Amino acid sequence: MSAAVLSSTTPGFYPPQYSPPIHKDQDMQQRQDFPTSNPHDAAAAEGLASARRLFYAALLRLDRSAALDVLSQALAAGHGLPAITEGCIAPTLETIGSEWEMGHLALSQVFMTSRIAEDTIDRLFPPGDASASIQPRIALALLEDYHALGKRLVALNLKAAGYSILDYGHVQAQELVEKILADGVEVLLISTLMLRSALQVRRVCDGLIQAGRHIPVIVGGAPFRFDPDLWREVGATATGASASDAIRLVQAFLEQRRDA
Ligand code: B12
Repeated sequence: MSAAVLSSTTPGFYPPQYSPPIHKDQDMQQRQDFPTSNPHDAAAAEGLASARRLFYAALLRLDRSAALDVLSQALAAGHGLPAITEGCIAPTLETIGSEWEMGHLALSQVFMTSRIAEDTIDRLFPPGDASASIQPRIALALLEDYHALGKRLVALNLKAAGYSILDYGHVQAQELVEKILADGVEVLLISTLMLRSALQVRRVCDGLIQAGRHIPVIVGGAPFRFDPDLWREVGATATGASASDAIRLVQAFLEQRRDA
């Protein structure tokens, strides 16, 4: 991959009573993840859409056990972790966020629903349970931000793809640079959901360059999806819009390094 930028969009999901914003509608039309020409794919897409509706309803009822049942059943039905991440969990949270922005939900509902989503993921995939076989030093951090769900899903998907991850959790910029240098990290992934935090990536990149450590820095999260040029402006090497993008980018950088 020459330009290591992926720009796939997560499909939005809107319950029938709300009209989606126009750009979301366009995203839905452009997305090709589940082409409907193949009946098997169409059935899988319908299965995921149904899981998404049920997951959304369970979260809004604050029904933890129903939320767990929905994701367990989606897994049992053969939907892989990437499909459940991008086709169910992420779009449901985005929908809830959009409804908050439109004034249909309270911040407390966003807080509770995202909390339940996080707990459900932790129960289904206890931290550290995925076996990892590919061992380059890949680190993942949530930079100066407390929106933990996206990072958690990126970590899970990378582990499920066989990568071993140094998960630094929530860190400040200076602390992150020190950890990378101390651990000899080869690929760094940063998740931020707030613009203020995204701008702190610049401090990390500058700190690494000053220390003479030139490693790929892959960034992701809402600010980078909202502003497609932001990753360049903060000095990152690449950005991705989803957990699957994170895997593709890590693979691309490792291949590039192997071929160099
Ligand atoms: C849920 C949520 C919360 C929850 C967080 C719960 C949690 N434990 O994570 C709560 C209620 C606590 C919260 C609080 C706040 N929030 Co909030 N929140 C959201 C919301 C609605 C959804 C985020 C989410 O969980 N999405 C689901 C996950 C799965 O998706 P994701 O994180 O984007 O991750 C996916 C991809 O982005 C990608 N990805 C993520 N990281 C990475 C990294 C790499 C390397 C790659 C390749 C890919 C990648 O893969 C993931 C899986 O698909 C967003 C809206 C939005 N559209 O993002 C606002 C949003 C992020 N919040 C926002 C704000 C303002 C806040 C508050 C300041 C609100 C307040 N007034 O108090 C606080 C601040 C909290 C803090 N200090 O960090 C703003 C930020 C705006 C900005 N310009 O900075 C947003 C964008 C809403 C908005 N439009 O205004 N929030």
